[in-house]
Amino acid sequence: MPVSSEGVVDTTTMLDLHRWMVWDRLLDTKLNNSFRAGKVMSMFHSASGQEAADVGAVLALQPGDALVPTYRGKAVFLMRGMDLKYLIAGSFGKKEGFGQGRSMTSSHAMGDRSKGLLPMQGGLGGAVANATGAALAFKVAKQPNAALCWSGDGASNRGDVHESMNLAAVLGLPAVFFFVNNGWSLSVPASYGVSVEHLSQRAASYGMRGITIDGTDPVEVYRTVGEALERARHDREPSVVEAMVRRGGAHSVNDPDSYRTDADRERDRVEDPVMKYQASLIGRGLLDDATAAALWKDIEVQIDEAIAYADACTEPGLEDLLAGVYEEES
Ligand SMILES: Cc1ncc(C[n+]2csc(CCOP(=O)(O)OP(=O)(O)O)c2C)c(N)n1
Ligand SMILES: [Mg+2]
Repeated sequence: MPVSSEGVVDTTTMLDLHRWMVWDRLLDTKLNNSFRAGKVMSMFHSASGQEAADVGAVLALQPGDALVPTYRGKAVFLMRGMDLKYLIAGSFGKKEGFGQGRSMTSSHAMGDRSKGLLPMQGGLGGAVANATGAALAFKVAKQPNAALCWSGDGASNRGDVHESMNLAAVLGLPAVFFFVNNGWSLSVPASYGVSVEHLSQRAASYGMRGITIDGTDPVEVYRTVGEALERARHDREPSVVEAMVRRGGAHSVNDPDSYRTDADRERDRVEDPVMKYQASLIGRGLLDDATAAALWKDIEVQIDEAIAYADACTEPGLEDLLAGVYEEES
């Protein structure tokens, strides 16, 4: 078992968390650079600083569970089994990639039902409604699985979020509502847009458990979300987990980030969670410098190969615009 009855996470899982955090960071950096080179279709939202939350929560899922991700954090798609080249070619709007060049990619629409990946919607809050629907489907089908969804502090204020969480509690649905609170909803600080100190406090109003954790500690995220998912699967108990992170950079590549004061920037500057976790593994003798360097290199090479593949893929033409939208007449 990855977690002992005392809550100790095993070494294999701890190293898996690290490996996926490196994937998350390098995908983020490389896709950000690709955007600046004019290759990424639509926009790009960096996940820098929230890698532990991305990876810790998704590693706690089991096959058959459902995930509704957000527009940040690309490693989660690979963790659920999406092919790297397909992901990058999709982000570049190429025919061989996800969406075949017809969708607002860079994760907004990326889904694959066979992998339990439900696409997020452009409208904030939709992820929570979709996860509640997936959880209802699990209950009706008597399937022992749970749904996990991601939302930010800004999205948490939407009406459909509250309706969905209430419904999940009333019906006893196997859902975990995972909120990543980075302190900003684009230019609106959470201190202005959210009426409680912690989003987890809202859980009580639906009769659910709610907990706030350090979203920069992958082991804590993995353990807490894992326990919440277990309660969802086995006891049909929905709950809220709020992971605290800081948004290190701008909201997206299109955001001039001019609203942050120097004091805001100072507060948002935190120790890099990826390097902090790597240093802790090395300090505990679970990883060494040479192995870590080789891992970063290996992942970088794989991403560069996928980028070269995507560069060489086909641009869609006008004739592809409606392909797959309507059923062909037979
Ligand atoms: C219903 C709706 N309103 C506004 C937007 C535009 N928008 C996209 S992301 C975003 C900020 C969301 O902040 P938060 O939920 O905290 O997530 P974060 O970007 O901080 O990860 C906004 C306002 C939207 N997509 N949908
Ligand atoms: Mg936010």
